[in-house]
Amino acid sequence: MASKPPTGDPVQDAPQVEAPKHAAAGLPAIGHTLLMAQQQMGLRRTAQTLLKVNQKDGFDCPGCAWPEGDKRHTAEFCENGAKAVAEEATLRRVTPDFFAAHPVADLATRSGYWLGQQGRITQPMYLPEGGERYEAVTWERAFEVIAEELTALGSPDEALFYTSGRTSNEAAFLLQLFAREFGTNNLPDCSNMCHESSGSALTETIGVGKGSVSLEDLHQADLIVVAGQNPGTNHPRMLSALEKAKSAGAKIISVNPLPEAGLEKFKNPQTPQGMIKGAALTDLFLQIRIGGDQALFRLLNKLIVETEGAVDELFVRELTHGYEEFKAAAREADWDRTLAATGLTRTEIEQALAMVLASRRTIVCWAMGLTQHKHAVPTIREVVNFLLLRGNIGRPGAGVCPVRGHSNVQGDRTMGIFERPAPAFLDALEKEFGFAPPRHHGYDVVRSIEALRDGRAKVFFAMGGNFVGATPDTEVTEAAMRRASLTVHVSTKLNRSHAVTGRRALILPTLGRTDKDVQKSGRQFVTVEDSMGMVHASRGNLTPASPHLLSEPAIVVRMAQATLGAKSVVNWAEFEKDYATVRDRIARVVPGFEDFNAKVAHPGGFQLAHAPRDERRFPTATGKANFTAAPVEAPELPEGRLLLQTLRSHDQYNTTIYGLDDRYRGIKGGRRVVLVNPEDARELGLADGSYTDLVGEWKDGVERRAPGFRVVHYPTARGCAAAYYPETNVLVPLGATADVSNTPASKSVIVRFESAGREGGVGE
Ligand SMILES: Nc1nc2c(c(=O)[nH]1)N[C@H]1C(S)=C(S)[C@@H](COP(=O)(O)OP(=O)(O)OC[C@H]3O[C@@H](n4cnc5c(=O)[nH]c(N)nc54)[C@H](O)[C@@H]3O)O[C@H]1N2
Ligand SMILES: Nc1nc2c(c(=O)[nH]1)N[C@H]1C(S)=C(S)[C@@H](COP(=O)(O)OP(=O)(O)OC[C@H]3O[C@@H](n4cnc5c(=O)[nH]c(N)nc54)[C@H](O)[C@@H]3O)O[C@H]1N2
Ligand SMILES: [Mo]
Repeated sequence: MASKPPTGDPVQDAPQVEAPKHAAAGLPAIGHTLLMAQQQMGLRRTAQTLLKVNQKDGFDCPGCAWPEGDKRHTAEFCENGAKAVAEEATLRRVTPDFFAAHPVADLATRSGYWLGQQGRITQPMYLPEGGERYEAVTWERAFEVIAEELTALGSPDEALFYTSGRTSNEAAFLLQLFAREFGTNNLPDCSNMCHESSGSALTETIGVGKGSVSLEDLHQADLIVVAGQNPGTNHPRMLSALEKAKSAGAKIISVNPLPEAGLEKFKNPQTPQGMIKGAALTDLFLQIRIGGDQALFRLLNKLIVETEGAVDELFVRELTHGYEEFKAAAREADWDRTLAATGLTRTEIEQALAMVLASRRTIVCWAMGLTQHKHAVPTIREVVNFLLLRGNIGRPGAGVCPVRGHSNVQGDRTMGIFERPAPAFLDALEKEFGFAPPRHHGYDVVRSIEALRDGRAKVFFAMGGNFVGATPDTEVTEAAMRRASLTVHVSTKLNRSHAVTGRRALILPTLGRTDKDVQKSGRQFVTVEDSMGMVHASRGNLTPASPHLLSEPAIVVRMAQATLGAKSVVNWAEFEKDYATVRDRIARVVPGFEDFNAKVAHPGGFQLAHAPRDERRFPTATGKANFTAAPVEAPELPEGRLLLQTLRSHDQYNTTIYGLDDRYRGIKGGRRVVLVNPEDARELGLADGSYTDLVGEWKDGVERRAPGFRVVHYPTARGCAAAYYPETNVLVPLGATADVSNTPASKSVIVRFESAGREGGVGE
């Protein structure tokens, strides 16, 4: 029998399935938005918030990092942005009485959905050693506890400071400043699990780890390739940009194991015509096997190289390095191996090639479908090769477009949240503040977990996020976290990480993006950087969820004061009083932020410089854009197994579950589903609607099991399966990470199926 999934809360996971949708957004999306928003916030707050999202005088949407552009609509948000806002601006509250009624052991049995639905946390809470429940605590005592634990450590490197990507630039800058004055570079962040592979590949090849296109470039492109991304759910406002590009004549190729609704057809809710008719967005759908992208791009590159006049010879000669070596490797690409790795047909690849050759301006957009594989970094390098060949970097309508996740994940990194900071950044910090920051590298996310597991790290502090919920190998990670002496979470809402604690634990409730932030010098704003390097202000306008909340910058300041005391050479107090003083420091430390306060006063903000985009200058080790020639890899699949990708449903924001539906994929009322190609299902004896356990297989021989998934026959690529994260994180081995970037390979997990009456595995 397939074992029963954990329940423990009144929410039943009973998925219903209907046919997947072909179009995204449109009227149902608007109805859904308003309904969810009103249930959480009531009418008044719904109007107060939704009209301010992404406006120049409003707050940055806490959803995704897609840019806003210069012309804004009255309603510059999407269904999923509105859900993110409603989740934060909810009227529901988690008070000390709640914690009195729910011991930690009880919280540990609840689903992420249930925890999130309880509302905003209102007071600092403390779990003493041996305690069963969190108790209300004063802020003074909370910071004293942190200081006690941090100062008792044998070395500053026994502390970990995690950042999730909603944190503002100001808070992020202060957090890295504190960590480094305290003495460590242990600054893991969600980026380690997200676009780290993009950063690694781009820094090496073009010299800047960020995307090289603006919204305007998308509008001007001839060809946009969208690979490994589901914008209809995760970046819905991107669909408007694609639609605009299309109406100006662009072609779109989508490369994905799944036919994702928004890419097939988009009904633009911002225009009355779009709402009814909808536009077909994709011209060519390449239904690729999981992990087949490097092989695909390599073959396309070979075909480009071999086509007379297709290579931009002048660009390649003047501005790139390593072309000959790359060309030799590309020549070896082979049709049969590529067709096997990609699952595509020769005709499909030839169609793609024709579109590539017809395009003068090409952009490749990608997200987690490319970054979360063992060979993610060489895959993205191959995308860069593809663009370099035809000179598609550093001119209008062309370039690389890694589409970021969290709304300020890019800004946090710019502010120095990085376990491997550049020496120049540390020099600037030293010069500005007058202390010597540590120079040795710190731990990223995976290494942090290993350090906790092995007793090398003892204090875990998180600026937002849901560390144990988002990281791989759930059982290993949770056991590691329980070994900590202190776990601290700066949070807006409850999540799994509050239930998996060290010997002592703290929950520090904080203001969210939508909340008004008033300090001694008056009302404050913070700043963020979007996926295309635009930096702008964000101002909340709601009465905070509770009078006891502190802002993220205030929390870091007080932690620093309590921990470092008179030893600190930094004037922390001024930072809490007036965030403009933080920006003055950023202006002197971070390149591109000179005159920060003046520049950010401009409505809409300012764009950061990007040498490859602006000047076709490539600040790499060779001083040129680098071609690379890694061997082509593709995941190998043993008999009777499928390659599982762990992805997002339409009703979630990472580990925050808004609801139990995945509307576009036709799933309702439950999340424990596994999507399997009907042909594979037939071969494996997996009947539609039957239940199965997913059992992960990896070279360490450890059995990893996610019980009780409903099989859904679904048009995914052959050999591939899909199920939602975080329920399946238990299957992702801690050691299964991308080469170079060390990002967990959450999109390629080998699984077998153990169904009722078929113990020992299907196909054995
Ligand atoms: N509403 C909402 N918005 C979000 C988020 C959210 O959870 N909810 N999360 C935010 C964050 S942090 C991020 S990083 C982004 C994530 O945005 P996405 O990357 O779009 O998120 P995933 O759901 O992980 O989807 C991965 C996509 O890649 C495809 N894919 C999987 N494996 C492969 C492969 O090997 N090759 C190719 N070509 N495709 C593949 C999948 O079928 C899927 O379409 O979204 C951000 N925005
Ligand atoms: N298997 C698998 N695992 C994955 C992924 C995957 O595709 N598959 N994706 C990975 C990716 S791309 C990412 S980015 C990570 C995400 O990892 P995280 O960023 O750690 O996780 P989130 O679920 O986004 O964090 C949600 C929590 O953030 C807190 N929060 C929300 N807003 C605020 C705020 O304004 N301030 C503060 N202080 N706290 C706030 C709330 O308490 C909420 O519960 O997960 C990664 N894990
Ligand atoms: Mo992400």
